[in-house]
Amino acid sequence: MTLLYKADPERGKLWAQHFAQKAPEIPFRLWPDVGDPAAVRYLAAWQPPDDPARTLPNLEVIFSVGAGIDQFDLSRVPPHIAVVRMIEPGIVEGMVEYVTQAVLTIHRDLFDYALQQRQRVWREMPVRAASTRRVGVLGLGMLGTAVLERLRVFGFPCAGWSRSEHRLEGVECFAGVEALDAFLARTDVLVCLLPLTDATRGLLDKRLFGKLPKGASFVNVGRGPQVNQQDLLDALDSGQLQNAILDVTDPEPLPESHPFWTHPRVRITPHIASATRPESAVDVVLENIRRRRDGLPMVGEVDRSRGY
Ligand code: NDP
Ligand code: OXD
Repeated sequence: MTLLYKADPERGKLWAQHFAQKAPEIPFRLWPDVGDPAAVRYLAAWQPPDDPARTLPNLEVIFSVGAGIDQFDLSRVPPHIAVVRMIEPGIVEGMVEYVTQAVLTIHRDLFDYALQQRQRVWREMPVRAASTRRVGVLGLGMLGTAVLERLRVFGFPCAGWSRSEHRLEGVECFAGVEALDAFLARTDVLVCLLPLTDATRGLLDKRLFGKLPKGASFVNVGRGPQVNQQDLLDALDSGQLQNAILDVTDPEPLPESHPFWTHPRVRITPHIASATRPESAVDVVLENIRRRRDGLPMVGEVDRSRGY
């Protein structure tokens, strides 16, 4: 009943410590030290091996160490192997912090003040009330919901967009492709917190940016391939978009020559908006292993037909 960890080795050492403390009865191994491949029932991975069923013949569950599972090639994971995404409080807290700082950076004109600072210019700009800055979040899942609950407290008029209908106190909820344009038309700061699927790849393009009010800003904490990067640059250069804060790009790392690096209206962070905390992640994985042993559904099991 071994659990094999295959992700960042430094974080893996922390996982190993927590496992030894909390579940000494479950053998824990760090990739590539697989031991007997037939003994591995559980895999915690950012990227599984290419052919997981062949490499680990008795594998039952793949736990993603992240909230997203787009880095998995699900066509190579046979249906008898369950796939579970990470639902744990550390990811949520980190994302709420990151998006809050991004929206406040945009709201309080810190892009413009950074440009002024470079020119040693001391010039005040009028402070706009939060109640006049409309925030819209693409994705009303674990992260989008938590982010909106926090942003609402500042007084920003908040909205969210999802596939299915949602109800969220103090948040205007829009659902489905037919409601997307109305959601965009009322959004001054757009935050992307969608999973990467066939339906969301390339979604943020010229057409979509054109539906936002002129001068809107964009924060991407979803996935790089959801954005048409040339369309984003064009929208920034034409003034259709004012600022972009990008935690995710395509590819990652962003190549040195990429125009995003030097664009005065773009801020880049290297995919650090939030990260799984080993301690709480181990609790979540152990609880799911218990649930599976007791014949209960695991928390965060991925619906393969939706792709997230
Ligand atoms: P969830 O699965 O909980 O939520 C996804 C949301 O997106 C749901 O509301 C879903 O709608 C909506 N959605 C999915 N597809 C569509 C679509 N085609 N049209 C409209 N809405 C859609 O995911 P999380 O909130 O946990 O995470 C979201 C993403 O954030 C992750 O997949 C990952 O890519 C990214 N992420 C980035 C991190 C970073 O550090 N930058 C860290 C962690 C996550 P519905 O509710 O109707 O199902
Ligand atoms: C995740 C991520 O999906 O870090 O958890 O991007």
